[in-house]
Amino acid sequence: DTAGKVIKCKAAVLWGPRQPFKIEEIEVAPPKAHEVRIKIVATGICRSDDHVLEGLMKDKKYPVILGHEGAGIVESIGDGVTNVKPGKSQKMRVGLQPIKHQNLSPRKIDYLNLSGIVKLTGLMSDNTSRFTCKGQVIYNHINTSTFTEYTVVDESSVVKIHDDAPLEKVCLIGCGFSTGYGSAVNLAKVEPGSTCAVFGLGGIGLSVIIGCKIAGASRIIAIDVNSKKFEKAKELGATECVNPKDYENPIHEVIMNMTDGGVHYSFECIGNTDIMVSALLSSHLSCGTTVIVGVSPSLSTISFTPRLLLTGRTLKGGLFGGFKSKESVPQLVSDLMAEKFKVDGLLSHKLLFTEINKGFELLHKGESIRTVLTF
Ligand code: PAD
Ligand code: ZN
Repeated sequence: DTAGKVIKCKAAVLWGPRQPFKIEEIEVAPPKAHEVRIKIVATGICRSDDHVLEGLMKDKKYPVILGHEGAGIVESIGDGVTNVKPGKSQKMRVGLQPIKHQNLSPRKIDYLNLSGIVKLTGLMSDNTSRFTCKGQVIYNHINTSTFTEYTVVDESSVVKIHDDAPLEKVCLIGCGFSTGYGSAVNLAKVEPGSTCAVFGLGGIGLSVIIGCKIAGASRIIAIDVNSKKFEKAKELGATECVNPKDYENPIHEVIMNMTDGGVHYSFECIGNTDIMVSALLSSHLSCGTTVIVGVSPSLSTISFTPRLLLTGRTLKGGLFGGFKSKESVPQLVSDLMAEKFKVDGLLSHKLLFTEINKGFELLHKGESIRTVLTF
């Protein structure tokens, strides 16, 4: 029984930006009040993890344990935790949530900075860490940290899901799938018969396509500079694929011409500020809605003439596809198990946790959609 004791285990530690992950032995302290210690079973690799690896998030503290798309089994709980119990029968399974979105609790989050981005401390709510390695404090990542055999999170980052949920698939519900799918069905509220343009065909963009198709869109235009992504996009519901490199005109003109005046819904799923403006320019001037899903580098800004909005366009954004973690995640897991949607098309590679650097290499080369690491 490990409850109440420090656990020594393996974790992929990122000691600084643009370095390979190092598999290290770390110590994971027991959970304090309102915290949960979890044995991770599967975790996806998301581009948001890579933004930290690349050093694009200026307020990020290193060394850090990244990963936020996870699923696992509760090992032990701190005082006052009521929503989950330790998994005696190996059946208590949890989905990990980066942030409790319906309640950006000041208990965990420093402040909202001027650009409106949630600032995270990399520490637990008492301003200490549960991770140490070689005598050094290791920071957490958006209150989750799943690239480790064991993690400790605030109870608000954990939800109990179905006992028989397939963890290697449901980890994708922890971020990528839900973010994209929800951006289409919750944030844009795509209507039957509408036209959509999706910029960027990674795990997020492809999940947007799944959402647009389920919502009944009649045209789904998939856009990427990497044509290798088109086959999968078509398989999941794209009706046309466009590579901006094949055209001399700016991409928004291409979309305008294809759609006789713009799409009803456009989605930026890259994190590129120029493409955010392209997405806005591609939307119909009076009834178009553009959703920003991609995470831009910290401190970056976009500029466009406000007249674009004056004619009636809507520009919006959202985290986690507008889903409310506590209620939505168990429901999404049940819907997955009932085959209301599939995530199999997103899961391109499966690797051992210790092969994490290979997983990021596949992402950098544009070869993977989602790599799931298993433990
Ligand atoms: P990904 O890197 O797998 O996919 C991005 C795709 O965009 C790739 O296929 C690229 O080839 C393509 N691309 C790059 N530049 C261009 C360009 N100029 N024009 C067209 N296509 C281009 O990333 P992902 O799908 O994992 O994540 C996408 C973004 O969404 C990323 O910024 C990530 O941080 C963000 C994200 N947001 C949330 C949220 O809650 N809002 C959650 C998770 C991820
Ligand atoms: Zn993510």
